[in-house]
Formats: sequence, C-alpha cells, structure tokens
Amino acid sequence: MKTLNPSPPSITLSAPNWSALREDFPILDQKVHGHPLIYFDNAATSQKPRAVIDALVHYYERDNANVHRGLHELSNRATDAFEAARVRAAKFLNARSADEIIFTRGTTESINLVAATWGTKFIKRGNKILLTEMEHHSNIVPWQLLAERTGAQLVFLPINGDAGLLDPGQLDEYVTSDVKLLAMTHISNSLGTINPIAEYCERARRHGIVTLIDAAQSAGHCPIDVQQIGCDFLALSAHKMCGPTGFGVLYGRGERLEETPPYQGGGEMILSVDYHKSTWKQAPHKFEAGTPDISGAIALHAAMDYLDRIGRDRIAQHDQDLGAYAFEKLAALKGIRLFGPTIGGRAGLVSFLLDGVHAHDVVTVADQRGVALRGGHHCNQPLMKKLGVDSTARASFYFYNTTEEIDHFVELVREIQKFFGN
Ligand code: C6P
Repeated sequence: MKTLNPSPPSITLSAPNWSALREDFPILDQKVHGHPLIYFDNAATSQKPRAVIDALVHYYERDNANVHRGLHELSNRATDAFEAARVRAAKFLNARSADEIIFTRGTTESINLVAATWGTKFIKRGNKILLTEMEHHSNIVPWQLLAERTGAQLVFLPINGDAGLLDPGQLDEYVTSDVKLLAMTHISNSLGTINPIAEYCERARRHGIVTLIDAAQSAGHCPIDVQQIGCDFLALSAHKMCGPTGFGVLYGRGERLEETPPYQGGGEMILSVDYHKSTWKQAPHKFEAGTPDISGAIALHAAMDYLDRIGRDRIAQHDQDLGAYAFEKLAALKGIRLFGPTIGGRAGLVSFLLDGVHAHDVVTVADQRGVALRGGHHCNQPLMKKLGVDSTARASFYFYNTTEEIDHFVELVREIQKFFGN
C-alpha cells in the first residue's frame, strides 16, 4: 500500500471575505423572475466556482484521453491527472493511502457498493444492521435490499422528536452481538443535526462492528479526518462540495477493502481474463470497472483545492453561524414549526413548516421572488413519518450565502404567511 505523508494543514486565506467569494461563482450573478438569485438549495447541490469549471474545460480542451491503457502523451496526462485526484482525495480525508480511495458516481453508489460487496460477503441471516431514524433513502434502501437477500434485519437508533438529536447513551442498548454494521449520516439533510460520528464509531468498534459514514452533507462543509473518525467506510458526493455531478468517493479502510470482493466486472478492474475465470487487481482498481469519469475526478481535485484555500474549518464556522442566524430569526415568527436542534450541533440549514401552508407553496412563491428553496420529503420519507409530516420547506446555506440574503428570505416568509392569511 502506498502511504501518504500526514495531511498538511489547509492553506487558508487570512480572513475570508465571504461576499467577495461570490465572484468566483458566475451562476450567482443573475436574476430569476426579475429578482437577484438567492440560492438556498445547497444541500441538494452546491454551485461551482470558476476554478472547477476551468479545470473541466482545460481537461476537455487539452488532455482528453482514456486512462490506464494508452501509451501516448494525452493518455499519460489524463492518467496522471486522474490518479493525482485520488491522492488529493486521500489527503482531503486524511486517509492513510490513496489506495483507500474508490471513485464512484456519488454517495448513493458508494453506499450501494459497500452493501453489494462487503455486505453480501459478511452479512448473514439473523445479523443486524444498525441505522438511525434520520437516514437519507440512500442509506436505507441499499441495506433493505441486502436484508432481503440475506435475511438480515434493520434496526434504527431513535431521534428525540422535532429537535432531531440522537442520544449516544442509548447506543449500548442497541449494540448486541448480532449487530455487524453501523451506517449513519454525519449531517442530516432534513434536520441539520451534526452527529458525533467519532464517538459512535469508537463505541461500535469496541464491539467489533463495522462502520459506514454518509458524509454527503458534511464533506464540503467541515474538515473530515477518517483516521480520527475511525470509520471503516465513508461516502461523499462531489456535487455537494463545489464539484461536478455524477461523481463521488468511497473511502474504505485498507483492511476492509482487502477482504471485500469486486463490485462490477469489466475492463480496468482485471489482472487477467480467461473464458471461464478471471483475476482482478488490488483495491481501489478492483472496484472501478470500465472507463471512469476522468473529468469528474479532475474537477473534484480542483474543488478540494478551492475549499482548502478557504479553509474547511472556517467554512464550518460560517455555515453554523448562518444556520443559527436563520433559525433564530425564523423562531421569532408565530405560526412556524422548525425542525432540528435548537442549540449547538446545527449545520447551515433550516427546515420548517408554516401553519396552513404546504411546503410546496412556500417554495413556489419563493421561486417567484428569486429565492431557490427545496420543499418535499428530501428523500427522508421514514423521518417525515416519524415527525408526523409529509414534507418540509428547507433553506440550505453555503459559504457564499450572506446574512443579508437570510434577512430577505425571512421577510419573504413573513409575506407568505400574510398572503395565506396567517
Ligand atoms: N440529498 C438533498 O436535497 P447523491 O444523490 O448520491 O449525491 O446523495 C445522496 C444523499 C445521501 N445522503 C444524504 C445525507 C444526502 O443529503 C443525500 C442527497 C439531497 O437533501 C438530494 S435528496
């Protein structure tokens, strides 16, 4: 296994001028329905800075070729850039080796990969898979499919109502000898809860339980150190962290990947092929059959550099400041139900319902005023059921959002309430 030097500290600007960073995002400078765009749908996907767009254009204009197979200059350049992105991702996550980084189509595919490969080999009838009540469908359905195939059972760690917090003290009750896997989200996309994942992983590991972290909502929003978290697997999506859509990473601890069989079969992942039998490469290549998304890796590399130039610790703080600011302002209104933690541990998003107004109506009216929100179940149907609702309206922030935008949005919420007679 190729090992990396310990992750160097992020290169940070001395004091980020958050408003000035907006100029890096060409898309933000436009009007929607005659109003300046306020983009508050960052949990669905973030916008892309010029540096990422330029990296994509440069690759297709100068270096485009297939990887790992050509002997010509362009192929060598593409291969070098593709593998450099893997090294960069390892550094970004503080993995011990670039061999622990598998490129996928995103969080959803990363989790499905683990369920289909490691899960199929190691999860047996009667085993339990421990999840939480706040999981996204991507961290529920793959395990349901696995449970159907194997006869395993899913068990859910409960949240405490609208505040949406787990109680780490409860974990011991749920950790029985038949639990083989704990798979949980770092940040909830509907509640904004930030879970203490290192604590959960540490306690699970003491019982020999393998752990998977869904970092879809956290990877671009705070520092992630897989060695400090102590997880076995971690999944992320590039498009939620300034990178391209359809690309992502699965981190897998070296020992886990060694014992895990391949995912899909085809070119790139093999050592040798005979008509009746094949052998395959070591990780990560045994999990990456076929021509990969080369430009996706290169653009993710640019996104990681961009985020680290700002500093993920600073982004986390700014996110939380925006989340707390919006939560406090909305909480001062009458006729509103807010979801997620009230104090501490809240990420940069707010989920809410207005009395007598459907979430879709809030989003539709907001759109007419240039404000992009999301309304619906956010791929959290079981969580919505638990909260006794079928949808929420959600405003989710990123570092290029400002308190002025939030003021404008809260004013708009007041107008929507009045319009619907509240
Ligand atoms: N949540 C949202 O608007 P993909 O689609 O694979 O990039 O990410 C799936 C996913 C997994 N886990 C969490 C916690 C997520 O929030 C998401 C994506 C989007 O909230 C789309 S539903």
